[in-house]
Amino acid sequence: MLIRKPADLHYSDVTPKSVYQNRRRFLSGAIAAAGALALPFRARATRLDGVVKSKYTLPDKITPKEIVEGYNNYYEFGTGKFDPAKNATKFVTRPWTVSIEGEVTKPKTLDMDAILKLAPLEERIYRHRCVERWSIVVPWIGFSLSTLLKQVQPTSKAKYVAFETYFEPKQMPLGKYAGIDIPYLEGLRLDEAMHPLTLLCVGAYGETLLNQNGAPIRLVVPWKYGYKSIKSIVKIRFVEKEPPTAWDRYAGFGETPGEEYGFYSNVNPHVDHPRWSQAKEQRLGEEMTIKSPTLMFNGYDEVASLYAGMDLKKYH
Ligand SMILES: Nc1nc2c(c(=O)[nH]1)N[C@H]1C(S)=C(S)[C@@H](COP(=O)(O)O)O[C@H]1N2
Ligand SMILES: [Mo]
Repeated sequence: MLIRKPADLHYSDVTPKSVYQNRRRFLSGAIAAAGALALPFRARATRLDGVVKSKYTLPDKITPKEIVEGYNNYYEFGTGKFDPAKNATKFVTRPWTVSIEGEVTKPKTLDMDAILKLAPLEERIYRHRCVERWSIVVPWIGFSLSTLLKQVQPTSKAKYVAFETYFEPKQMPLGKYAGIDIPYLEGLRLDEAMHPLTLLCVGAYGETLLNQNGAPIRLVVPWKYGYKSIKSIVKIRFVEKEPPTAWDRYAGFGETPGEEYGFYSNVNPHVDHPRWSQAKEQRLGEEMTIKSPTLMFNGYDEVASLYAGMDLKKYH
């Protein structure tokens, strides 16, 4: 059994001591408030056992857990940064199944227990760069998405993989104010989905995911803008053509759909958002005056070969 109760892992167990001790000094007022807000909901996570270290890890300083759990984007639970931690507390994520279908030889519906048994859980410290210019470093837990995808044997027609988030208006009453079409949709090209860095994520900071972070299962695609990392997945579909995505279809502030970023959405400091530069980012938890340069593919150079010969200014 991988999940053990009760939740007895402490923040200090997974965070370098210096970060832990200096934490308060680096928290800005708003984010500290969010952290305080998230604390009462800690009990909902359970410790994940048997987690092994992964080679897919970066040496960056881990962002304090209170920030990652208190400052979120999860529009189905409200569009404010502190809304999801507050509004997702009663989200029921058990039982939970993920159906894998479309261009596959063996379609399957798996429940969480079956998914958790597919491979050893790994802790991977990844950078996460939101298109809004904030970034975090998170010790996610999970295994490569490819492990799950191989279960169903994609046919030769499968060129893309489409993902869908759970949606039920009773559980997500704020969904109708999300401003984007829901259920939330995302997609990857097949080779991106099969890349070992693409993480099927079930936990963070030693524990199962909190609802606001996409419980019970989400994607983490560290070289793409954060919105590609779709939360609370219920459906995975292999398809022939590039599937629609939530943000692709979005037309905000008088823009036409697709004007912000397209399907690929790779982190790219040289392609500006229509309303801001992407050259720099704010690491949450660091002093708010310090901005760091944003790196191509968020620093994950090993994915560059996936895009060989593609004009990344065009396919952004
Ligand atoms: N279903 C769903 N998935 C989502 C989002 C969302 O609003 N709904 N927001 C995305 C965005 S913009 C980001 S930056 C990350 C945030 O993940 P975190 O809150 O766990 O840091 O989730 C992504 N996945
Ligand atoms: Mo984001």
